[in-house]
Amino acid sequence: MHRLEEIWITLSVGLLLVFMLIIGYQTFALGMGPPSHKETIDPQEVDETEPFDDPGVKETGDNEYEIVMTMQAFQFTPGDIEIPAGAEVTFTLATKDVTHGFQVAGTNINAMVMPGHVQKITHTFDEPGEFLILCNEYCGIGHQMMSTTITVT
Ligand SMILES: [Cu+2]
Repeated sequence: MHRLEEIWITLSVGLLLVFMLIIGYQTFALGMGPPSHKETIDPQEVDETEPFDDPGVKETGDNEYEIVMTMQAFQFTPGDIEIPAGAEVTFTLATKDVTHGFQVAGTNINAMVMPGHVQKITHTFDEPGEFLILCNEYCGIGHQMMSTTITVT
């Protein structure tokens, strides 16, 4: 083998090993996991577990809302949400089956909702309008139909 080939092969394999070591360190030593509030839930019992036994829009303070939402193939419960402009909204999300995505187009809300984990995101909707909520993790045959809206009035 050519001397230069040997050098390149050694460098490439060396780089791969370094990357794998970094990922291994992050996973095991730093405990890398889903970026949630570290709340877990039994994915089989979502409908029976607080607060997901009563999904919906809840007023929690002065122009503050919590939207408790469950996700399953291929829908968001509740759907077609309405909130007033300027409201600070905390989405509390859990999935009843597979991993789903939660993206609100036109905002920077974008989260993965994994079975067994409660996902929370807070966002203030300053501008009135209709925003599209969609699932951006492929979740099955009806994935492309999985969407709803949030209307800010
Ligand atoms: Cu989905």
